[in-house]
Amino acid sequence: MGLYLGFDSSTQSLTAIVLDIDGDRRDVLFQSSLAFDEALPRYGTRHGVLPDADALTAHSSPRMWADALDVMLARVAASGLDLRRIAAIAGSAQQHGSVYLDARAAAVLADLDPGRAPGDQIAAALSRPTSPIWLDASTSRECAEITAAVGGSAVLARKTGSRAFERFTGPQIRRFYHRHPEAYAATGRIHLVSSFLASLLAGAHAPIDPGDGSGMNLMDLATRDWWPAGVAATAPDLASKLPPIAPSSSIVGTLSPYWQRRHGLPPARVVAWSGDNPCSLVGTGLVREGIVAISLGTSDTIFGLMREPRVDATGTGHVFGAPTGEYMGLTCFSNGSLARERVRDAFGLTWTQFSELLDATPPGNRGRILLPWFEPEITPTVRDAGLRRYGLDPADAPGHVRGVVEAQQMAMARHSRWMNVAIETIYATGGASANRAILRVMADVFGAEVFQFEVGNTACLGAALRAFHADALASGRRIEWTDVVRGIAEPAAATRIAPDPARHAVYRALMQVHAACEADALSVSRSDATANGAR
Ligand code: ADP
Ligand code: XUL
Repeated sequence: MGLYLGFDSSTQSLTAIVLDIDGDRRDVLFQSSLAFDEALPRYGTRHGVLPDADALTAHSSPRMWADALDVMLARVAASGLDLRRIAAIAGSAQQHGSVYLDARAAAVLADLDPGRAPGDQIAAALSRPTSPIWLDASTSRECAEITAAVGGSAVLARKTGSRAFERFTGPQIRRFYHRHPEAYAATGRIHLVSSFLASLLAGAHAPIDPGDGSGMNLMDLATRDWWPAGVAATAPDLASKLPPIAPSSSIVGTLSPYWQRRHGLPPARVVAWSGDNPCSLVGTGLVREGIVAISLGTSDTIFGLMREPRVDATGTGHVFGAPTGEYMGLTCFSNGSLARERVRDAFGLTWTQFSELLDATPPGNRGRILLPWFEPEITPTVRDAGLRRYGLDPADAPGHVRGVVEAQQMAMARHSRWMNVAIETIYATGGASANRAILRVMADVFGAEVFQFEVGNTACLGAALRAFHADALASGRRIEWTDVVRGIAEPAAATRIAPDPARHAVYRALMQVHAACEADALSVSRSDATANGAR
């Protein structure tokens, strides 16, 4: 039948997958990735983030994301595929990040010059040159103000699926309004990374989907529309600046003449983009309740499908709208892959050596605990970044390797209990899910079997499958999600890692120690932690 193009614009990279789908057959015909730092060095990002003197601030470049799309579409065009067969395009993007455009944006989007790359052209319509992203933790004041204005955390969580979180788009918008009121006033449209990139493809403002819209503290989870009280509590005139919210399966337009002329691409349907975690829910085939996925990307996330929204009373996690029309529960950790890399690099290791040390050290790390808060942490909330060591010698490489992986897995197990899922099976995805030594610790900590996927970037695969699903609906063919994902978004049976009951018993006991260390660290001020040499 057709070819379906999916993108994943993540923190560090852009990936594309082309799926060939015919009946029950689903083949990956093309897959390519580019790392922003290397492919577009003129933007000066490190791990996809613009360097900033303030440890709580994390911004990236919307122009860079646009140019990355251009580089990748050039690769698709040069791939030798029969481009005329591309029926639909959808995408996944890092969640929460926002792009601020002025009144000229609609005209600029519609009239890009095919002779030039898009980044510089779109710059003419940016009312804010950079975009705050999910790693930004600078909005505690705004979180408190919004929470107070709507009547407290419980109200906000019940309405939007989450209490106020620093990285969520509403608090970020409020901070922009506080710090740059004129630029805020000149902003005509505020996009998420997902809806911005969909707009670029379609050459017109695209809507936000409920999956990504629920990461803003602005969307009413029940109606899947903007929540007027939340919008009013965030910034003046915000309602007029937000795109509409439309179902994830909406066709938002046709690939614009700019891309058709620039790369010889066809007038394919452009489908609404969504967040990377909602797309990964599709790409891991989690279309039913009871199994969880753990994504080990730049962030570590644990998520699962929910038929009915069970909002977290402890304020740890989130409920998002799932692309299937249902809900998903998620807990996010900011010290994921980059924390593992920090330990690897501090001791001059390769990933192979890191894995060997992990395999060679005793489960439980002899009771020693490392809290790997290299950067401000989302779960639990830690503003003052810094390593916390309990009984661990700073020069002990194997102890740190085991310490970082065990602490991350124990934190995930403990802080996902609010989802109330008896976890027997875990689908592992994201860059670090290639590492089976890490997955062995995961299986033992959770006491659950762990599987890997053949297509490692499940967010990108999910985007391509969403393109197929939306195209079928738009063509009048109703299709069940179980049929969409069958035969491709499935774990590879041969990759199964079974938990070891004795090791799981060690971790059940150690999790109490981990909880105590965490409570202790959270009660100690930054100056105490530094004085202890813990930073
Ligand atoms: P994102 O989509 O958030 O940009 P990815 O899912 O692509 O991130 O994951 C990238 C991360 O994967 C890198 O930062 C790296 O630390 C990690 N990674 C890649 N290979 C390995 C490995 N063999 N072991 C552990 N981590 C790895
Ligand atoms: C989820 C979150 C991250 C980003 C980046 O809430 O903040 O997982 O989506 O991948």
